[in-house]
Formats: sequence, C-alpha cells, structure tokens
Amino acid sequence: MVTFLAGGTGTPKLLDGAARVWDPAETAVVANTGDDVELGGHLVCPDVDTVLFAGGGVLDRETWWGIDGDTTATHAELRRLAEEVGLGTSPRYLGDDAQTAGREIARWRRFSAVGEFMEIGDRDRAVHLTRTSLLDEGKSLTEAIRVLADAFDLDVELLPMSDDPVATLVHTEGGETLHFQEYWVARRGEPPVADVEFRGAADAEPTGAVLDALADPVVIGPSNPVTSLGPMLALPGFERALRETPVVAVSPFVGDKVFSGPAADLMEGVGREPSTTGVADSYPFADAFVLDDADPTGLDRHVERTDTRIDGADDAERVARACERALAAVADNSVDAP
Ligand code: FO1
Ligand code: CA
Repeated sequence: MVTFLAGGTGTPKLLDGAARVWDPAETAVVANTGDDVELGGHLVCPDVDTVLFAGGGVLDRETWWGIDGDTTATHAELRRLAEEVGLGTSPRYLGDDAQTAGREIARWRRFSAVGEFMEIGDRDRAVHLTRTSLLDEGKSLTEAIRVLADAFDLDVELLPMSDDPVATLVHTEGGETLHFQEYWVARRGEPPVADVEFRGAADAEPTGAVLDALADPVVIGPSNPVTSLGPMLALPGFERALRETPVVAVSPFVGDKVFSGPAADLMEGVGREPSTTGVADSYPFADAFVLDDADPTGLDRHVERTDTRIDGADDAERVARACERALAAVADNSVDAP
C-alpha cells in the first residue's frame, strides 16, 4: 500500500505515472481541501476534483482543473446577468460564521454566485451540485467523494484530508485577508503575501480513513508546501502520523527555481526559503527526498536524484520510480538500524 498527499498540479501529474509503479487498488490519495469554496451554495473542491477528473480520464490537461471540452453556458449567463445590472464580477463574500442546517458554512469560504468569479464549466458544476446535495442529504464529505469516485470509475482510493471545513486565507502586505481562490483566481496571485493562515484547521480533524492511509508509506509529490500541504499539516495529529511512517517528498524546486505556480511567493510570505532547502525545512518528518539531477542542494536526509520535470506519463513514471527507490532505501535503513 502507498499513500499520496495531493494538491495543486504537482502530485496529480506524478499520479499519472504512479499506476505503473504501484497497483492503483493499493493506492490512496489524500487531497487538500483548504482551497475549497462554496459558490452560490455549491461546494467546489479543486484539489479533490483534479485527482477525480484525472483518474476518470476527463481532466482538462491544459489547465489541470475542470473537465476537458466542458461548456460554460451557465457561467457565461451568471456573468452576463451580473454585468447587466451593474453588479460586476468581483468575489462577493456571503454570510457569517454561523452553523447552517447542521453543516458548517463559514463566511471565509462562502461566496455568492452573482458574477461568478471562478470559471465553472457546466459538467464541472454538475459535480459540485451532486456533492453538495449528498452533503445536504447527511453524507460526510468523504462519503460524497466516494460516490463521485465510483461515478468516475476511479481505481485509487480518493480521500479528502478532513470532513471539517478548513480555509486557506492569504494575508496581504496591503492588510487584506483573501481566500486562496480570491488571491489566486480573482487577483491572479499578484498581491504581495504577508502570511498564510489555515482557518478552521485547529478545530478540524483528519478523518479515520486518512489516519489509516497514513499508516502506509507516504509520497508527497512536487506540490506547493504552503497551500497544498500546509492545510493538511495544520490538522491536529497529521504530522505525528507522518513521523511514524516512511515519507518521501519530491521537491517542486530545482535549487531556488520552481517549475510552476505560486510556491515561491507563498513560501517567502510565510518566512520559508523559496527553494529545495525551504521544502526540506517544511517537511521535518520526511525521511527522503527526490531532487532534480541539476539541483545543487545538499540535504541531511536520504536523496534520490532524477530529472524531476513532469510533462507526461513517462516522466511521471521516472519520478515515481525514484520515489519507490527512496522508500526502499528508507525501509532498508530502518531494518539495519540497531
Ligand atoms: N483557476 C483559475 O486560474 N481560474 C479559474 O477560473 C478557475 C476555476 C476553477 C474552477 C473549478 C476548479 O476546481 C478549479 C478552478 N481553478 C481555476 C483552479 C484553482 O483555482 C486552483 O488552481 C487550485 O485551487 C489550486 O490547487
Ligand atoms: Ca517519517
């Protein structure tokens, strides 16, 4: 058995090759839910859905979010209506921190659908509607996602990190507090980051299914340590579980160069060096790292090297094999240890 911790695009890209290395029936994927939002009452889970759509063979692989070839008729009409009456298309926060209908719908991740600031495809929206209705019927997020995983014929076990809401909030140098999606989609990741907070994490719990999955060897793909892994690591008991199992992490950096995304800005914002060294500092529980051949970083933990650029399933398989070697080396060491 092996468990992947996934967020953004890094780990989903690695999963494309993982099926050639580990039996999918023996693979669990724990997905970040810190960047989830409710839009017009529909729960959108971007990091869960990237794994869901990739596994179901329908992911838009240009963007790594949404469904390939999806139409956007409803989204276009939501924006047209809002513009028509002068309401615009900026994010509009809703509600307060009250509990609604037994399910916590907290202000900090709840937005109006007026002028919809994220592009939600028509088929994508059907997934959010189904998920939200399953929650309204009383299912947990874990159960709702299991239903969706069955519908998309997923061959891995896909688990949200928690059934409780957690919201990744970006505090800007300008003194604003923005939900991650507002920072990333509406503001294009431009405002300088002063700090990142995982609202709700201290009161949230990893699910039993997640804790079971963390008893197996863990692979952290080249995801963003702050916004993809940060929300998981902020859950009580999560890091403790990782200390007790072999963990290998793939650096999303080559030295101080990042392949894609906002990782460098966000790491600087939280006071971490935006580099492989900063990644290693973020993962004190990791036993081994997979670094790029060209990465000059030296680490005090086991290192396997390969070309870590992932542009397709063959690249992903090569990086997954390096992860497998790293886990084998860590297992051998613990057997040899006195
Ligand atoms: N990213 C964008 O840059 N623009 C969008 O309009 C957008 C819409 C969207 C809708 C559903 C979904 O699941 C993801 C979406 N994303 C969009 C991606 C998302 O903002 C982030 O890349 C992830 O949250 C980071 O993991
Ligand atoms: Ca460990």
